[in-house]
Amino acid sequence: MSTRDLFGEQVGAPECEALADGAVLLRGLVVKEAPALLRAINGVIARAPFRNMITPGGFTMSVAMTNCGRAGWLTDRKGYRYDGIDPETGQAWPELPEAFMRVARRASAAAGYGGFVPDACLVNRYEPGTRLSLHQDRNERDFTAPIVSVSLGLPAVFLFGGAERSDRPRRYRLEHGDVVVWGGPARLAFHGVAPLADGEHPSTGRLRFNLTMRKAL
Ligand code: MD3
Ligand code: FE
Repeated sequence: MSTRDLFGEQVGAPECEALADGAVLLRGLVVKEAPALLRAINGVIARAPFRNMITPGGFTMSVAMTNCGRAGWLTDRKGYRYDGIDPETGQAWPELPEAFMRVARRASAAAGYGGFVPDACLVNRYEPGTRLSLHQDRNERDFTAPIVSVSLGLPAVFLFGGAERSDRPRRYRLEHGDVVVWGGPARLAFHGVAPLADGEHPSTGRLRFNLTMRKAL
């Protein structure tokens, strides 16, 4: 029995799927909260606008990013790191919205990582053609904490590799309202996002947003 309606939206009880040891996909977990999450993103970007950061190698990222929380993830010619100050505004990043905190708590508990409290959230914005090449998330201090990722808007093909960059990635379609919790042995896996296909989503238009809630400090 399908748990998606004619429009592909999750209906009924969310499914729970183990993608790998430590990685749990919770399909449709936050469909109902999506409008509140999108409003919260709007509040964040009013104070910390989306920007296309520069990699240490000098390439402009196609993903537009911003942050909220006590620290924000940055890249520039000097490298990748977390910083408490937004270099574009010279101000602290906006606070983590309560709606983000609630989702982090519910998703991490459902995945078996009770007690996870994020202190940072990277907010990614994808337009058609935007991609994110294979990488590891390793600028956080404590790899025993999981990362909770939330997909909103247009669907994306997520690439989930292994411990080595050369491990052939598996592909998963991540849709509006899907949440993935990455912990344990999956925490340092290589991962990325294939170029976003064009489309129109009822609540975000031609955009996809991804939230990654992290314990950075
Ligand atoms: C697997 N974001 O922001 S979310 C990122 O869709 C990032 O914007 C992607 O990779 C996006 O760093 C993918 C899924 C994700 C996030 C963090 C992970 C998968 C992960 C950390 C470890 C392993
Ligand atoms: Fe990542």
